[in-house]
Amino acid sequence: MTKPDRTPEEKIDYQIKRRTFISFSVFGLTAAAGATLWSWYRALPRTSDNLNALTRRILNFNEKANSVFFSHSHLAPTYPASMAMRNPKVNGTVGLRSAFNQEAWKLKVEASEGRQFEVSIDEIRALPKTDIVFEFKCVEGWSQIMHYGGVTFSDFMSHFQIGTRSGQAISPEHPEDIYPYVGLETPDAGYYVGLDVKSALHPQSILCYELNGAELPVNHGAPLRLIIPTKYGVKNLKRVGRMFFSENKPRDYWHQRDYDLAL
Ligand SMILES: Nc1nc2c(c(=O)[nH]1)N[C@H]1C(S)=C(S)[C@@H](COP(=O)(O)O)O[C@H]1N2
Ligand SMILES: [Mo]
Repeated sequence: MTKPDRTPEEKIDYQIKRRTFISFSVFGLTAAAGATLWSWYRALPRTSDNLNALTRRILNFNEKANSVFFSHSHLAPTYPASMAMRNPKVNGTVGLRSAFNQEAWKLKVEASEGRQFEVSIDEIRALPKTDIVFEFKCVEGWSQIMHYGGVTFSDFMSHFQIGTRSGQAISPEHPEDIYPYVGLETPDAGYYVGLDVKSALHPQSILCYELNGAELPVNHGAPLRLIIPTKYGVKNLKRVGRMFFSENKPRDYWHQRDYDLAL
């Protein structure tokens, strides 16, 4: 049995019909699947705020993800102080080579639009102290267990009521009030890092003035350095001179030199 020969016009006509049939079938099946999914979704139980259970879960997830206080579940592993390196390596002198008078040092803080002030090391030492012993990692391929002490960045921010647009103390109830970025620079502005505020507010991020329970040595960044265990060494700026909050990503020394150190 052979099919009667079709004229070219008939062939095209046949192909169009066949394709139209397939398109409609696919459309029909998709629509049916969508309708099934929609009725399943509609049938889900309601929560107290009369939202569908699934919607509530998605919203909860988004709210958490948007919060700067979001699940600081990722903590760097910590160690007993006895495991810390006695004579740790020194690395990096950018921004530390210019003449520096430690006695006269004060941290310049740009709290929010138009509000600036200076903080002395004694004021910083008077705040609650946090110690941390963790494995400090440099991108150059070495690491060592280090023991640092200082004030957590979040304690510092709440104490001085900085980093919010309103000028109020940071609060988990108002994460939208907090600037998204913070920048830190050496006093001579030779080295600088930009951080997302979430990383700064991580409970293990500290403004550090002690190493192994003693005063921080000058080559490790005295009088004050950043310790941010969730990031590589490069972000751990030594000799902080200026801190500012910003709506935009602050400049970053190594980022400008083509290292992407978002980690
Ligand atoms: N001001 C300043 N801070 C800096 C650097 C630098 O060159 N200048 N180097 C960074 C790098 S790459 C590392 S690994 C650490 C090293 O810290 P340490 O010297 O206390 O071990 O400091 C970081 N902070
Ligand atoms: Mo480093």
